[in-house]
Amino acid sequence: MELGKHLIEEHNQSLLNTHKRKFDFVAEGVSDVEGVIKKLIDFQIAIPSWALGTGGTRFGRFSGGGEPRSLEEKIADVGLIHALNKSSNSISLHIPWDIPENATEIKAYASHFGLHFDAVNSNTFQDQPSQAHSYKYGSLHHVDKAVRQQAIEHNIEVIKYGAELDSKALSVWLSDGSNFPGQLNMRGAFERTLDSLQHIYEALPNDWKVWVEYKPYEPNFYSTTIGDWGQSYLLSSKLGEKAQTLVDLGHHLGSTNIEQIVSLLLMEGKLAGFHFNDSKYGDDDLTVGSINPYQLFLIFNELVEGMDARGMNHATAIGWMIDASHNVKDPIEDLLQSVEAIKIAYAQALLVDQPALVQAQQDNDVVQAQEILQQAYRTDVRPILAEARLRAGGAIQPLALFRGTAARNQLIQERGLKAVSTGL
Ligand code: AOS
Ligand code: ZN
Ligand code: ZN
Repeated sequence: MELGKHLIEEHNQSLLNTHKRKFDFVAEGVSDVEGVIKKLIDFQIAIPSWALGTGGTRFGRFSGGGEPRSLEEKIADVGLIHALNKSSNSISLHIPWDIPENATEIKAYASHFGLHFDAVNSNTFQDQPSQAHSYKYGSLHHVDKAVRQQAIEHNIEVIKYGAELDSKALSVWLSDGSNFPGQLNMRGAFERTLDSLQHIYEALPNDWKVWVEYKPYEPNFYSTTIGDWGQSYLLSSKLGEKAQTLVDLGHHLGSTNIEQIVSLLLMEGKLAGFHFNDSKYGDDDLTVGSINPYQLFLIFNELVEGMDARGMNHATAIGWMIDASHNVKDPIEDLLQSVEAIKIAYAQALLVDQPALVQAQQDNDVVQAQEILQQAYRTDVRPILAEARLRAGGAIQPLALFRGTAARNQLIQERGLKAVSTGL
């Protein structure tokens, strides 16, 4: 389904007066509101293809109906999100869940919605019916060379699919690890992983990156071979310039200071980008900003400060992507909420009075430093986001418009109530 332009225009017209009043009020207190709006218009967040269906848990899956049944329908859903918020102009594919059989047609179809392809994701955490060897005991770290070779070849095949779609990065998340002490020689596992990644690295085109994701536990519960940012950083350093560390917000143990990790990776030129989500206990894949929006703001504060110090373009210097999948929400509504939460945190970070903060730090004025951060965090920036969307041709209130047009009912009519998307 596609959203007619006139629907967005009618929606915006009906909200325009109220919006203007709210915007003028907040704009008065922002020193360079035009600069902030421009940065917000440029800032795009990639949508993962697996987030468009209602996610599974280990225990069950409850489809909400109208889920995309094919890659084309996934692209159409991202197109719908982008038409509404003008902030999600790319899609990140997962191989083999979404095999782009005809890359030329798929690219043309995506560009019809103003979309392109972000990082491609490999999968060596599940066995596919056609494969010779099992990943039960790992993939790139496996003790058997034949299994490692199969996993290496899969990653190289994913690069090839990605190259045809003009993707520029391979995202590698391994479930490799051990469930019990003694199962694995940890140094051996690390060395084999490095060796396997080196083979994949050699197959990367020159203008590509490989993003090495870390995760402390699950599906293994004793050790994970790339378990934290130190292990990922070690691998990406040894691999070379094209390798970087990917930060998935849900992949940290409770109360980890993620903003500090981000700050140092950025300093070293090793921050690949993000998988955004939120969590209460672990890799829960909850909606970004639903649990700890202040942490998200503090992460963006480090990013804005660190990127400005290094002269990096906020929108393009690193990868911005959502990684979440839900059991109970409409996936499109959830993604609209997620993108909004990310952009709210970003906008608030742009409002931080950096020179004043530097001064407070210099003076060891801890109270003032907190005042400066929270002055920005407690500003309601939503009218600025709405203004940026309005100027870019999106909707003042994307979620309200999505609900108002009963778009999900239409999708259910087109695709059926039992349509189940590929993915976990
Ligand atoms: C798994 O926990 C990781 O977050 C992965 O990034 C991702 O969810 C998976 O690779 C889907 O392809
Ligand atoms: Zn992830
Ligand atoms: Zn995860």
